[in-house]
Amino acid sequence: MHTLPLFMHRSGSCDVWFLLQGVHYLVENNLLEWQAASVAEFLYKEEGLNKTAIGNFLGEREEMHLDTLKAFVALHEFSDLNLVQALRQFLWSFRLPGEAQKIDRMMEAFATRYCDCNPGVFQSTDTCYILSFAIIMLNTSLHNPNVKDKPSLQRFISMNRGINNGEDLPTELLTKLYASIRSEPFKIPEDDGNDLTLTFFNPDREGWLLKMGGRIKTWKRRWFILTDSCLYYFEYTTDKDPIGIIPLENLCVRKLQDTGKSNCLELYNPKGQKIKACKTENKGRVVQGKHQSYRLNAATAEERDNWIDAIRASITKDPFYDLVTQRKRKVISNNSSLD
Ligand code: 4IP
Repeated sequence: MHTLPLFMHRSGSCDVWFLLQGVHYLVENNLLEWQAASVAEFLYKEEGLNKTAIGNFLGEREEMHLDTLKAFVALHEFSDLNLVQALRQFLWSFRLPGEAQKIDRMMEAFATRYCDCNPGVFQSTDTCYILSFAIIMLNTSLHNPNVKDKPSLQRFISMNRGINNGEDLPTELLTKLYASIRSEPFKIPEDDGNDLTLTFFNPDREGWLLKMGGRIKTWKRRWFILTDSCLYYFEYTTDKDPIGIIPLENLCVRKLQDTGKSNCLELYNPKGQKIKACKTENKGRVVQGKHQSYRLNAATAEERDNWIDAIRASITKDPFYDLVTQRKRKVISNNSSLD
């Protein structure tokens, strides 16, 4: 199945551009009004639109986009649904963009709508927002095969201590939500049917790089995809399965001079240990990589620097973590100022 090239449409703003062109065409031909409510209804009801593009469109910061997001969320009916049921509905109507600020705006809009539809369930929108993220993260931890340490119900409950304006949410509620996610993962719209990473994110960067072998120091041209703090490399852009996966956790990246190539970068373990990576051998057997460091070469110095920046950002970033931490701090400080 040729799925990965479609990744490319997801990564850039190209898909939004196409969607915008479509919307403008309809507006110019009087088939659609350039009003938040009409555009939202179009995005919500029209079949066959690219859901990544919808997510990116709704996540933009300009006023028209913010209003459209509000109207789009208002088209969802969440009354009498528990939070997991509401999230299932919401996350199916578009694909969450990769940018933290966009995710923040969309989840804020979701939490506000959920609380409007279900007054009294949570003490504040922030509680709903924090719990929604906890559920999304739980979904990934329970169902992504790359996550080995599966959180128990007890861990889920203790992670969410004090989030209801300093109080605990009812254990029955958390138990029900946990059981629901455990028995059935979220269904995420995949515009290309790719289920490689079970992730909500678009790749941070992708492109051709030369990679030096581990034991035999030959250069191979490989298609690299950076996503979820991992580098995946493929022989062809159309390959479904990567040849290798390099988790970036605990690694560092730097420019590398004086090799035979002019635009080199190196991934290395600052403790000097061998890099933990995995690769697929010819017969499909997965083995450990044998690299002390990974040497990669980009086509230009600019590309090399962009890769270095993207890899650094990817190593340090955890958008969910940052967003939720800020919100938790807010809930706690609001609560202590009431004391
Ligand atoms: C191979 O050299 C390729 O460069 C491999 O890259 C590489 O594996 C091998 O490293 C290296 O020996 P030859 O093809 O000239 O034999 P790829 O798998 O991209 O084809 P890595 O680990 O870099 O993927 P070792 O360490 O497996 O030998």
